Amino acid sequence: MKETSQEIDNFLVDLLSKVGQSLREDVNKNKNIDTKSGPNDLVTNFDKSTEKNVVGIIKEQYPDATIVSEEGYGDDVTSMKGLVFFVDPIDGTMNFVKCHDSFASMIGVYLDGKPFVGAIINVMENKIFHGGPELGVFENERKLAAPIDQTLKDGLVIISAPMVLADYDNTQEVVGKSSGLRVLGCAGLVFEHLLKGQEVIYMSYLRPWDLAAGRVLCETLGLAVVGVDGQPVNMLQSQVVIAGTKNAVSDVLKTVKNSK
Ligand code: 2AM
Ligand code: CA
Repeated sequence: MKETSQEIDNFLVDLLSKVGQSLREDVNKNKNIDTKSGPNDLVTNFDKSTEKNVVGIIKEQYPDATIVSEEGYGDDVTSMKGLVFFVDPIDGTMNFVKCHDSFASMIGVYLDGKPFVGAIINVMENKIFHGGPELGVFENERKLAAPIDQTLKDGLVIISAPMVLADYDNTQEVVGKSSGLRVLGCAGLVFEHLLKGQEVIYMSYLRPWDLAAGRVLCETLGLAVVGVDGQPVNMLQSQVVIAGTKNAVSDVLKTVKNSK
């Protein structure tokens, strides 16, 4: 493996800072908006153009890597062997369209199936969270300390609104056992909050590109990322994911077990 994690980290920070600069201009422009799986699953011309650009740059720099990406410019990836990049060009497209704020762009990199490097840009605040197991986690240039391992009752939780409304996986009981519920509508920003210790749990149905970068950064800071069965996540599948402090994740796993 010739590329080091530090080289890839530098590459991701440089790439996402350019993506961020473009998206801060695009956010106020007219957009072509389509729906995908349902009326609340949006895609714009900017999701597509950003992904096309990012995938092209990754392929030029890392021709042997494979790319899993949201809008179809990546590869059909069936194996985690070698270097695999996961790209979410705009995470929180609904916020991008409706709020003009609170959206992210994310790239996670895995080497032979293991978390290697991840980067998330909070676009409107121009903050990049990046790093990996060999590097630590940084907010721009500042190294972050591991969050305190708080329990569920001592912390706030972020759970996707559809899951709580449907009481899917007993999520209403999880909320009841916590200090309270917050909802952000952008996985990348939720990972930012977890890394800073603002909430102790994130629970949502996530696709590979929603999860990849955040998982690298969370695990690097000692946070747990598991499926509802408590088992490791499969990076090539969509699944309900529980991420957070080890204590709070263990509390949540006991509660979701009681779901009908
Ligand atoms: P996106 O904007 O990249 O689609 C909103 O609650 C969060 O969930 C966002 O991070 C959003 O990512 C993601 N999301 C939106 N629709 C989804 C779906 N149908 N399945 C899984 N994740 C989804
Ligand atoms: Ca997206």
